[in-house]
Amino acid sequence: MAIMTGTRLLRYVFMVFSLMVRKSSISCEELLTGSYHLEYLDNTSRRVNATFVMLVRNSDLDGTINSIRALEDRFNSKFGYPYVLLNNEPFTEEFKRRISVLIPSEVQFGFILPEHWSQPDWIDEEKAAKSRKQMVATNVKYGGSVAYRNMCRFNSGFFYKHELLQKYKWYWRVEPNVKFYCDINQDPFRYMEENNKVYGFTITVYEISATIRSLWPAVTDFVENHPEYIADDNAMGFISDDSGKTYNRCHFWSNFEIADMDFWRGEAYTAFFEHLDSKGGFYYERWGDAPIHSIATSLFLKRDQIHFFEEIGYQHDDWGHCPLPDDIWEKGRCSCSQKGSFDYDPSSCKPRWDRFTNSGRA
Ligand SMILES: Nc1nc2c(ncn2[C@@H]2O[C@H](COP(=O)(O)OP(=O)(O)OP(=O)(O)O)[C@@H](O)[C@H]2O)c(=O)[nH]1
Ligand SMILES: *[C@@H]1O[C@H](CO)[C@@H](O)[C@H](O)[C@H]1NC(C)=O
Ligand SMILES: *[C@@H]1O[C@H](CO)[C@@H](O)[C@H](O)[C@H]1NC(C)=O
Ligand SMILES: [Mg+2]
Repeated sequence: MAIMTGTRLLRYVFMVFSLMVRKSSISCEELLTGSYHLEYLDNTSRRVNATFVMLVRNSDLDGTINSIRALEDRFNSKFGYPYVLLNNEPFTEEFKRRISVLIPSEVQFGFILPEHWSQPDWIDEEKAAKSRKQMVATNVKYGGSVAYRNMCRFNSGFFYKHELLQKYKWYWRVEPNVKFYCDINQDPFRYMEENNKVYGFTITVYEISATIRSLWPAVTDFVENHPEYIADDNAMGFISDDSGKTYNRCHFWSNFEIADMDFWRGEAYTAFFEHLDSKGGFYYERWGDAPIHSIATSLFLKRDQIHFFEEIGYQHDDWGHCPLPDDIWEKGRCSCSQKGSFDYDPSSCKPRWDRFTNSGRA
């Protein structure tokens, strides 16, 4: 004590006082070494069972740094949630070093097993190749890419089976080069848990028809054989305008997701994914994880278990969501223009979501 300067002593007294008042679980050692963030002492620090998940390549280093930096600045420096980064190739030492330096909380780097990231043997490669060629000829984005298809299949049916994710229930999916425009002061994970939510989104759009021609027939097939999985009060009315006869192609844009992995791990989704996978549409067409997640959540959940995060200002590529209510925009100190928000763009499904849920501008 004698060697403490005045300011350090004051800080020490303040910390001890904070601990007494807040009954935090910071250990003596952490207290003495200061190896924690003061903000974590706040009430908001009671973390739920959750992690960020990023699927990235070594070549995505700069974009990954951009996303993490934004997320830490706007949210996670106050909360300290861990990160899991996954890759189908081993991460380089340089990649791990450059990422770890940004993150005071835990970060783990995982390798994806080839059986979770490859075209299955039973896929007829001749048929798949023909379809890829056809999609290239008609300028379908990523139409010629097998890697993209592996990615979509991994995000649909395998990421939540990765060993590093087993100990978590909730995840927040983050891609390279996304932006977070507003301070996030309330913990979205905690919101999900306390309000019985399962799936959260910020942007909803129409899928490209050419990539999913046979998806809805495969879904219909499943629904007919498994009426037991269809929830009462589900969100079919959001994704179909004719009570399930056809799919209106609306889906939650899955580059952002805050959701419960136990839903994907559960009986209904497991059966659903296996059924879809057996049709080969990930390779014979180019089924995306976004329509698959969206259809599953819309059918197997109650509609009020799906949540729109108005307060999370978010940008992926050309499209972004900016909070429209002024009070939310101001409270979040948002750096986005409300006029530029994608919500009521002609390509957005948000007006349908509003009408379906009697919310927003509906
Ligand atoms: N490790 C790894 N990650 C990949 C690969 N392809 C895509 N990803 C990741 O998968 C996610 C989706 O891929 P994107 O290329 O962003 O695809 P997208 O979002 O549909 O399309 P964009 O509009 O181009 O962003 C991102 O997190 C990528 O980093 C791959 O071959 N290996
Ligand atoms: C802290 O959390 C407890 C338990 O959830 C709650 O009752 C209390 O009101 C919170 N206090 C503040 C200052 O938010
Ligand atoms: C977190 O969630 C996972 C998946 O539900 C579960 O297996 C694990 O036991 C949970 N951990 C804690 C600490 O509750
Ligand atoms: Mg992307």
